[in-house]
Amino acid sequence: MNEDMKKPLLWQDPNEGEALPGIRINQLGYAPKLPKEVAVTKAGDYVLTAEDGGTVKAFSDVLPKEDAASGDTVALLSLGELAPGRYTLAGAGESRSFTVAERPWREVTNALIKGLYYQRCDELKEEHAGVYCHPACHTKEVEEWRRPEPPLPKDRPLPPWFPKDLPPLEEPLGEAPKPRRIAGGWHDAGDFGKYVGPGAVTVGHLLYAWKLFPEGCGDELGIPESGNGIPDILNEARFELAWILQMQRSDGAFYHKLTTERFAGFIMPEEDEMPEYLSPISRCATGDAVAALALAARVYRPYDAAFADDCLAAAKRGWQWLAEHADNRPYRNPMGLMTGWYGDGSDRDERFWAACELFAATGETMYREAAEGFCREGRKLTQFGWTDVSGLGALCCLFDLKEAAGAVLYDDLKEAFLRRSEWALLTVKASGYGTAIPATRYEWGSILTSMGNAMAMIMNTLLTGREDMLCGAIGQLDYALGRNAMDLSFITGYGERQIMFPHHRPSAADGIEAPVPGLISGGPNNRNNYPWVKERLAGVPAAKCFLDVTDSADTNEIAIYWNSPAVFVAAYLNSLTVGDC
Ligand code: 9MR
Ligand code: ZN
Repeated sequence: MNEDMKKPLLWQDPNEGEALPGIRINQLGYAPKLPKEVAVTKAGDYVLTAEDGGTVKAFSDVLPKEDAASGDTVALLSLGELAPGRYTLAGAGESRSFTVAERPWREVTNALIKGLYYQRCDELKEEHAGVYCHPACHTKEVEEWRRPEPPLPKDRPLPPWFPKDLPPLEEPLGEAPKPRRIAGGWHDAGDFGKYVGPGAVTVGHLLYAWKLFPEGCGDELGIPESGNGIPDILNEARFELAWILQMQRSDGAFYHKLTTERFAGFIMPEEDEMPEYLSPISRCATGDAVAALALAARVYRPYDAAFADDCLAAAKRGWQWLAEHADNRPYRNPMGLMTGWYGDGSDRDERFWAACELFAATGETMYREAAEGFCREGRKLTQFGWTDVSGLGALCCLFDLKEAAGAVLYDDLKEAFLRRSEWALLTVKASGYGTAIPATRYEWGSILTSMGNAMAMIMNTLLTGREDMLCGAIGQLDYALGRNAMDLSFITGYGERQIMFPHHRPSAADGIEAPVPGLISGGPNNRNNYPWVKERLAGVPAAKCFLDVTDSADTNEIAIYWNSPAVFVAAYLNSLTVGDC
């Protein structure tokens, strides 16, 4: 590993003994009227003062409690309503200043959306991308991966989440289609692969953010389509949808992914000259694509009816294929294809989300009945990642279909959803820093757990008006922006102490000191680390199992489907501050 890569510029690795400030804040600040909490790690009396030195609030005998995830002692201080301005919290021999501003999260919301623009597999022009511009990438024609597979070794180890028997590989269909160009799509993460399921899920988060909180989603992001009369969040999501449409096979199924044979080195995307291949199709990718396209049909109709028609037609063809292939057959990589697997043991939740969206798009009984069937099986409903998309189906039922969805898809679903979303808040309450990640669940991409739970708490507060749920959700943006065991903002370009070395090829290869802005890191992980990371973090508590080091994909990669739930959360909170200007 390049030793230079290991040295953070702005901050020192807290796991290497640097004393962190005892007061942890949302480093971008707080909104005047919304609940606000800061974390303190030391016992004592604390005083909050305004800029003029006047005491605003006093907290005596604060006694931080043991926090299992971080090994710290932590207390959360609730600051209540504060007028815009600069404030200082002092106590236990330390002080820290922060801002209360009318629209504290407006810029970061825009940045998180624009973060997806920087992932475009396309030329990024200087006028939009500034110093992060680059020429077009991955422009060659692509073909299906059709290499004959050698007999599989019997003792081939399978990932732990995988069903017991190795599923048969999906057969290609008839004659190989001619090589063709498939343009666009977002690079998935730190790698340049493009994966249908994760892309569709990302689109789902963005489109629901727009549907529920349009005024929080910003606009004029400085992307190529800006100013075309369509909100930029929709322009950005459409870039991916246009790619997803090209990923449909002639029989209606969707290819799982379009990637090179193996991950590229740490080079710029335009330097990645390896050929790309269309992987085998998968049921999960098809379900996700159907859902995102059916949702898109509704969202884009007022702007572009022809595009909406294309999306709906593709979604219906995909559904037809799914209906004819009702058995569960998890995707697996053909031997030799070594990029991301995104293997998902069950396709029931993808089928559920797809059925909900097609019912919402068409009103047809056949889709309603299918959605009801999947719903009756019992879905988790508060999950928003690529392995379980049932939360997206819940969004459709609770906020689009609403009462008209009937007893199963509304009344029963709502009851189950409200019950399950209590877990999100219980997790917050069990955490010293108010983080919605159970102490035992710091996994690869733990930020998704925090943001997914924030989405569930937001949905709860929208349904019930509960303030505790709102406060829990705000705490997750606070977590991402520094109120955490690392005193670190996980969003590139934002915060006093921000990550500088995400596992992101362009950020490492472009020769520019600051990483591409608006990207959120996967965050602490102590479960399936690389051996060298494990070694370096031996004995470190879960919430601190993080390295701001380029090579640590297991703790510090970025991914489109981690940005997008953060967009949902930030857009909601941003929308609550619109009236405060
Ligand atoms: O998000 C995925 C995470 O849940 C897995 O634990 C991890 C290891 O298999 O892979 C993650 O997905 C990666 C994908 O396979 C390839 N592109 C980068 C993704 C983010 O790390
Ligand atoms: Zn590319």
